Amino acid sequence: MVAVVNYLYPPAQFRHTHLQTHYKRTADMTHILILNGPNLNLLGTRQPETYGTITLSDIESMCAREAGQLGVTFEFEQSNHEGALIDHIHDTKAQGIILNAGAYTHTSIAIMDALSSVNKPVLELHLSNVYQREDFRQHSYISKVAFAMICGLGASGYPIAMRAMSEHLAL
Ligand code: CA2
Repeated sequence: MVAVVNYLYPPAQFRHTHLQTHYKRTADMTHILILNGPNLNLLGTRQPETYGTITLSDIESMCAREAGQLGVTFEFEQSNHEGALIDHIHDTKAQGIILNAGAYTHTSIAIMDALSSVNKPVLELHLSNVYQREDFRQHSYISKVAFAMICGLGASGYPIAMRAMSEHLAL
């Protein structure tokens, strides 16, 4: 079973009942892809000592609140499959990509190549401080193509990453 969360969230001021207005406004707005890799669908259900008690759905809600504050829209996706993550990277219309690639961070040349191919700013994100953990977590293929990396802030890293991406895209 593949859990996929897909959410385009316009900020409150743009949530009109008139659909045309809605689409016209969102087309002009900064759009961010927040992409989550393998096992992150388990957040809040197992290993709370490492990954906390907040679920991925809670994190998506935090991102929706932040999007409203920043005046951006976003897609929120999760997949346990490397190819599906690559398809999201290829297909997104987003201007910037926030990626928690999970364990693929440390193994996937294919995801790194996909990120290079789309030529969009990438912000690498991790819940845990990977540098306090096992040696194998201290190498990242994503860092080679990311303009920044945030780790160790838990779920709070997500809205912080959105703000950083939004500011980066405005430069
Ligand atoms: O700290 C992070 O965000 C990681 O990307 C999480 C990955 C790990 O392989 C990376 O080294 C660092 C693992 C995600 C697994 O998530 C789970 C959540 C709850 C229960 C089990 C796994």
